[in-house]
Amino acid sequence: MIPMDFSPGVERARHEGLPLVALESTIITHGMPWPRNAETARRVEAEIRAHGAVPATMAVMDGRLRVGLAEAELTALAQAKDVAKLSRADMAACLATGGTGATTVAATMIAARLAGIEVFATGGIGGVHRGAELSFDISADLQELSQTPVTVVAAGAKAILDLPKTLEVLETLGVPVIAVGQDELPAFWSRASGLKAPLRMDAPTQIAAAQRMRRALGLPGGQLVANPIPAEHEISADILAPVIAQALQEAQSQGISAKAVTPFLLSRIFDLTEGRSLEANIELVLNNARLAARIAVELTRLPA
Ligand code: PSU
Ligand code: MN
Repeated sequence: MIPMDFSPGVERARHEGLPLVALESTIITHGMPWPRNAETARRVEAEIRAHGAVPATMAVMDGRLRVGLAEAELTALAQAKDVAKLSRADMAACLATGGTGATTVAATMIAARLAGIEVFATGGIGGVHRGAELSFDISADLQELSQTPVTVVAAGAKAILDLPKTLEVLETLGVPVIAVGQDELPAFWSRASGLKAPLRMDAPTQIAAAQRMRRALGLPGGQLVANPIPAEHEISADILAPVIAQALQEAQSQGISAKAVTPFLLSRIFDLTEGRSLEANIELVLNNARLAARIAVELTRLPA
């Protein structure tokens, strides 16, 4: 038996066949500072509701997989210190030992599949880190996309990563990478990456149909939907490049490794941009929530 609890709202949506969108919790605990993390989590849920779907934020609490959190629980999680960052490798151990942890993209995809949810909105997936040829640091998010049937709506992979290598690994793993409304792969805080996306779609209905076709073909895995940040909120790549370079330099000289790398870099970039990176991050997550809700609505219109 999986120790899994649905919130009343998610439970109702499951019974009534309403569109559901999964949300992760690592972005709350490790991706944004208090109190903006709690405020963002609430706004993202509201955005999904406003676009006709029901949000299901995932977390592990006291050894139970929680699908949908009450507002007070979201707020408590956003303030909690030393919460574990759970991926595929440690989710079962956390559940089995009664632990508490936030779900990354990989762990949220696993939770979504268990809950029967086909769409998930986040900020940016993890990917191949710069210098991965030496560190071997490649996010488990990529592997998860190749094996778990969930469409992940992100603003691309985070620009702190090696984006060409991330695209290569996704291609090797057979993961469709779909840019929305433009030919270029977006780069999280910026719309441009200088890289052509392998696929482009302009309508949520196409994205929904493609996910169902994967299933019909018997192909495991999901899709990465790369949704560019709205132009009025982007930070140009020229402004970010030196900031990212400095943050990466500091991570290296301080010996930051493994799970700590991404949270460290996001927090340094926040400081170095005097908070501008966080404003962009919040806006791109809201934008992804809107698109994910539309895809979830389209999925309910397709034959199951
Ligand atoms: N999107 C954001 N901020 C984040 C993340 C996504 O806007 O902090 C998190 C996700 O949980 C993703 C993780 O899985 O960053 C990547 O971590 P790593 O590079 O250690 O795999
Ligand atoms: Mn890593």
